[in-house]
Formats: sequence, C-alpha cells, structure tokens
Amino acid sequence: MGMKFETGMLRAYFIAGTQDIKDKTKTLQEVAKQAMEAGITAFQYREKGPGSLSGSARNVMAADLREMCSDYEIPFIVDDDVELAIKTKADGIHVGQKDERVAKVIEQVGNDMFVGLSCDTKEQINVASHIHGISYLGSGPVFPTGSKADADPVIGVDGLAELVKASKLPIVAIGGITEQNIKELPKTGAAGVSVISMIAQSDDIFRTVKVINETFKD
Ligand code: TZP
Ligand code: MG
Repeated sequence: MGMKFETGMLRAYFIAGTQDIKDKTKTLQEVAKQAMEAGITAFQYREKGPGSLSGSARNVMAADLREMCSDYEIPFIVDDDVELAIKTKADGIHVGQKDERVAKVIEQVGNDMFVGLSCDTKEQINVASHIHGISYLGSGPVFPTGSKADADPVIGVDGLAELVKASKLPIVAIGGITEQNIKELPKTGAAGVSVISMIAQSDDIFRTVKVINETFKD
C-alpha cells in the first residue's frame, strides 16, 4: 500500500517526463531531485510524446524517480500507465478522459494507490462524483499550454472557479501556469497547481517552487 492521499499533496504538484527537459545538459533525475529538494508536494511521471523514453530506459527512469520520491517522502504518481504504476509500486495514478476508463483503473489498482482524474466540464465532474475511489480531480487547461499537443480548450480562471464550485473532490489547476499568472488562482478555491514547464524549464527551481508554496499557503 502506497502513501495515503491528502489534499495538501496537490499544492505544488510537478509533472514531468524526459521530453519536458529542454536543456539537454540536465537530466530529468537532476531536475526532479532539485524540485523535491525545493519542496514540491507531489511528482507525476508522464513520459509521453516526441523525445520521450520507451522500453527499458523508461522502466529504469521510473524506478529511479520512484526511489527518489520515497527518499523525499512525496507521492510518486504515474500518468496513464496502470502496468507501470503497479510495477513501480506507485502511490497514485492519474488518468484523463481519453485514457483507460477510470472505473477500470480503480478496479485494477484496488487499495494499493490513489486515483486522480482530469475533468474539463461540470458534466464530467458530475459523472466522476458517482464513481467511488477517485481522490482528486485535475482541471482542464486554465491557460494555453505548450506542453501537451492534444490539450483540450482553455477554461480560464473563471472556468476553473466554476469547476471547483461544482466539485466535492479537491481540484488541482493545470495548464500554462507561470510565476505571474499563478497569483490569480488561489481565489478559485483550487487546492494547488500541477505544472510542467514552470518547473522543468525554470532558471531557478528553488525560487519557482517557493513561489508556488507561498501562493497557496493558507
Ligand atoms: N494536461 C492538461 S494541460 C497539461 C497537461 C498534462 C500540460 C501542462 O504543462 P504546462 O507546461 O504546465 O503548461
Ligand atoms: Mg493522460
């Protein structure tokens, strides 16, 4: 059994895969370690799209990052891939609306890990509210993102606030969040932010993670 889900895990939630490290003088392990050192509250391994690893390189990377999360006592969450999540004894798994059906994923992982689901609309939130075993929701992209080729339409800050209002489950904001626009988000009631480029491409990961944690301190 992995770490038990707590809403505080959603405050500074870093998502990354090899493809997100654009400065090839750094490795994903180095960037992730700095982010953990700096105080992220969750890490999601999302190895996807051009420049991503596959096969054994991906398994080795996943095992490294899993171990690092254990060392820093933060949850290791796998995007989409149930098999990899089980193999690495992940704490959580995150699925989107276009991925494997969430009810099936919940059945496959049982009590061994928590489950997060992306929801863009109130209708999707309503459907999710009837499924037992979802711990948190990820919003649709709040701002335009360059990190996901097939991202859904932008929902904006007001759209995020509406989703939070419609949901009993905690919601983590995602998509195009920067050190500037993050200031607009606490008033929506979101539990925190999940970011790729804000951390993966930061020139100072310590400063960036501090901005996130201070913006969402309560
Ligand atoms: N899902 C919706 S937007 C997105 C994902 C995985 C990408 C977020 O990346 P960034 O760089 O923080 O905009
Ligand atoms: Mg997905």
